[in-house]
Amino acid sequence: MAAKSYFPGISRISYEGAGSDNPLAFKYYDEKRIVGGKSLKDHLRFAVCYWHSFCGTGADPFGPGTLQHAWDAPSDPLEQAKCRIDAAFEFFSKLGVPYYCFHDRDLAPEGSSVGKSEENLQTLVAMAKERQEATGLRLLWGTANLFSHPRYMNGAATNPDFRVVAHAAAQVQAALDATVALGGTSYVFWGGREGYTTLLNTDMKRELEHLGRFLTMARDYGRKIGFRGDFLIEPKPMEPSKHQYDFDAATSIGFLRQHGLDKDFKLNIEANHATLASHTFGHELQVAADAGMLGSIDANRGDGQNGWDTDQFPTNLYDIVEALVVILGAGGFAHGGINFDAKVRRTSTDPEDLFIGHIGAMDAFAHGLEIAMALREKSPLGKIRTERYKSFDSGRGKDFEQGALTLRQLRDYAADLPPLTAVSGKQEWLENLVNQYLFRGGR
Ligand code: XUL
Ligand code: CO
Repeated sequence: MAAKSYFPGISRISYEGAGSDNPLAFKYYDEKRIVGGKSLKDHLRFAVCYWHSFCGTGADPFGPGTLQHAWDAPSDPLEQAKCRIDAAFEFFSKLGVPYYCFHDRDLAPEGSSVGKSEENLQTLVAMAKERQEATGLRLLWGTANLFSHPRYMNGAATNPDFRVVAHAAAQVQAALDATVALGGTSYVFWGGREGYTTLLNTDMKRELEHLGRFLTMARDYGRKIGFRGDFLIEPKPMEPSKHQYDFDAATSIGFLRQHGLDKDFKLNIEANHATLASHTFGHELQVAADAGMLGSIDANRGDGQNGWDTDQFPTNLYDIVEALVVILGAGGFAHGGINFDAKVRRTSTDPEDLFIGHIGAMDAFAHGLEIAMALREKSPLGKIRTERYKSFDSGRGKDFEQGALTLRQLRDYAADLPPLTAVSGKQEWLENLVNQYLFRGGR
């Protein structure tokens, strides 16, 4: 008997080229296309997220779910999880992504005890392993959901109740075991409830020390069981907490350095989290890259008019190009990749909509990559930026950079200078250059 199909009528999504109007075909993402000596598949390392794609129902604070998923039909949560994994791998294979990502509770339901939850996860990890071997799909990263269960309402690693911290540790241990068993290249910590709502009941200093201790224990356990990949912090300033401790890239880097975790941890930068922190995606990526800590990205986009995490599929080519210029400048992804932490709108109720959302985003990144590469390699952008700092390349400027000048020597240098002439930042020209390469599609 043929296996049940959750996406009947949809076959492997193929590349049809820029002239195609077929909503179920790639226009730019030809995974085999070689750009800059590497295939698009290897540059972009796309991953589909389990949570939005297979666990999301379209529910919002004003109403229940609108999306009916055939894999949710069984009433028993473990049976549901087994159907969900079949649907997920059918989707991953038909879309043609090389990677996926999950939270422990996306893959397997919580049981009635720590031991039962671990058993459920092990059952589903064994199934995932079989399916990975059958399809060639790989795990980009795993994580533990330490924010949905009511026990985590006051935080997980930063909970004021030690018993809850222990529960979080049990989940992280099992999720690390699962990630290692499935060959995950990274392991993510997103601290949605690691934060506070009022200082009146919060000892922030103590909570942050607990977070440092907790992450150190997780790092040590992971390394002990043979995890060689990157541990990643995913910064976000707020939502669901009023104030989250991993506010943005700079805050997270400072925290990791303070706790001696900067050799094992990098960052997973999410576009919509950057905008919630009043930064651009490019800014957050650059801060991470400059610290040597750009691990992976969660690709999505927010909405310009509201202030929450709408997790829409990324289609804005301009933002994508800006991000890819930084990512290419950092040498691309080592262990990480591009995870679509994005969901279809609750009004997009056809099963094919999930394909269409991913296809558009993958095309935008594939096209964006060629434009970003041309901007870096063919346009004068890089040269103009380097030239801007040329006064530090020799003479007193170089001495300054090398720490060979005192404040008095700087003062004396200034005193001898002829009147300064203005040096233009050329912003409009640079913006026009970006558009020129966008218009030309990277040629
Ligand atoms: C929430 C978010 C999470 C993390 C994984 O805003 O981005 O889904 O990516 O926990
Ligand atoms: Co995310």
